[in-house]
Amino acid sequence: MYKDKPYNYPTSGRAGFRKRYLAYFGVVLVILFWFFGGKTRDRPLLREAAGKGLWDSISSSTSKTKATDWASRQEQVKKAMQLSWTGYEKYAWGYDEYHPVSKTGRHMVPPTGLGWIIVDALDTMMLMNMTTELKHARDWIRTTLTYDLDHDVNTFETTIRMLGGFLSAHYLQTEFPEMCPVDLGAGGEDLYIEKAVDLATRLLGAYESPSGIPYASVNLHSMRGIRSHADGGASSLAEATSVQLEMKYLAHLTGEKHYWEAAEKVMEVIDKTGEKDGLKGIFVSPTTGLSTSHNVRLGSRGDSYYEYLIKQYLQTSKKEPIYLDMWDEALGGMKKHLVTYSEPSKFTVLGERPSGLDGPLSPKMDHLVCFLPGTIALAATDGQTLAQAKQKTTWTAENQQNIDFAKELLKTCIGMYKVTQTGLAPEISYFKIADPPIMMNSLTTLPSSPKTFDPSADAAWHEDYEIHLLDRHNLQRPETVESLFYLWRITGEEYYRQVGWEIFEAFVKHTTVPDGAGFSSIGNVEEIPPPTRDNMESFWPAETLKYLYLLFGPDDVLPLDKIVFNTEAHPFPNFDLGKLFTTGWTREKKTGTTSSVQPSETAS
Ligand code: DMJ
Repeated sequence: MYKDKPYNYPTSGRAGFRKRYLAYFGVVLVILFWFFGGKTRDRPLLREAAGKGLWDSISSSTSKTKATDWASRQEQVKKAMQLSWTGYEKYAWGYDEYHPVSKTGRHMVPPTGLGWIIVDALDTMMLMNMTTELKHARDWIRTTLTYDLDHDVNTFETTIRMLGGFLSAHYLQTEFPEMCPVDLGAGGEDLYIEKAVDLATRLLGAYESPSGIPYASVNLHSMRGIRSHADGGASSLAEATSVQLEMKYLAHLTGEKHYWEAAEKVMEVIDKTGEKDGLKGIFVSPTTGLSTSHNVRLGSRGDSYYEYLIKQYLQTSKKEPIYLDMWDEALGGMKKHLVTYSEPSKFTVLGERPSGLDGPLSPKMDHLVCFLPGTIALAATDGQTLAQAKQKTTWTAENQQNIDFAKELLKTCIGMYKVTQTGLAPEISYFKIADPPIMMNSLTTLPSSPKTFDPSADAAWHEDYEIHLLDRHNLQRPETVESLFYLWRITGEEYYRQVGWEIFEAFVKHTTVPDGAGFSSIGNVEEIPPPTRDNMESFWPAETLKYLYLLFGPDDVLPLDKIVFNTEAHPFPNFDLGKLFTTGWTREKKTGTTSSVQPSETAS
């Protein structure tokens, strides 16, 4: 079943012809195919021309008055969304995957699919007031979508994208009916919440493990949890611990406590794994609830564990300090064990400890880590603006340091875009660092990196970044624009919007597909025109375009002190615990340095 793929996965291979005549024959065939066309043919120059044409039309229709016209830039993002959606509607409607170059679709789960792209994009369409498209999506959900499918699905991905998608659509439709008014038709106002309840009930089967840690997958029909077929049967840390915002909001909406209890139990079990300084290994056993890996990282399989700590605290209106405590501890752990500086320009790098906290630091940052600057800034101000937060008597020097840290880390992520030929970030970046590395918490004054990125090709700051051959793809990921959005809202510094516009520009120029088919992930950010991967990720409309749209829009839409975004950019309102819900567990006193990592189990 579908799993977000953080690392390079192979593009289609090419058969090798040994005999010369076969090679000639092959060449002739290719030439004929090129001339007479074929559905799957990629035409990079045509793509580049389409991107340039689209960009020319976007930049010429964007007002060039003295003050930057953000409203018109926001409209351009909507146009990109409309283009993506028209292509999907035309060539792959209802399919879980959209391949815009070959103009085909594919279901991850036959025969009807999961609504992967449609449900994930509902709230983006609402925010952009795309009434016609939303009505089409609603009708499809009502008439075609069923989750009674005898097939396994990834527990986490289905929760954050589908359950999260329905819940935020329900929230926006209910709280802001004027935002994107559509005739609710036969589905009525309960369509989304009914789908959410049906799906969540099926997903709950994943939590029936001996420890309460959800299995990696679940069969939607039998509702039986299925342990991972890889990783020794373990579940990933991020996956097990990034389902809480969704289950808790559903519990709040329905008054059904079992959603709450299943999701909360996971937090208790994870906290008891008791590793050092709030940092956890990236795999956990659903049987024992113990960590099965020493590997600590904020990239793939680790990332949203940390994100959901502070967001759980904010979701229930700061009435569950246990999650703030866990976040604070983990942030301290990051500064102590993971944060270092690159050479020669002193960019802030959040690296990995593949063999545990006592092992060497790897100066590797997945693009996935770039959600963190936004989350750190969110935690520092509780979602208020910096100006508001500084007025409060509770504002501390540490809060200010965290804002500075967030800005520096985001600068490192921005550099990942600026350093490449296309202006798009690779999936993974490495950095030159000192040996031994200088760790953040060993310093009294934090080093500062260059104020601006010198655009000349031989600028010294380029030396800090190392991009490996296999990591040069770009999957249309949202994390940097997500953090730009948070830092813009919190600091009010227009620089963050400006960078967001440059990134949008690069996406339009280099990832557009001809014939109005939309946008695709690409295989190499250092090549112009880049090779295509012929795929539109569902988080392109759900997250990347949504965050860009919000970044250029008014600040009072979805204010950060009133809502939390789940890890797939679906907004849920913060709420009070009320009489029904309480924090059902307490933290054990820590001894400080436990290592409870156990050998992995065998998959069954
Ligand atoms: C999304 O599905 C979510 O943001 C998840 O937390 C990480 N991977 C993708 C986007 O990169």
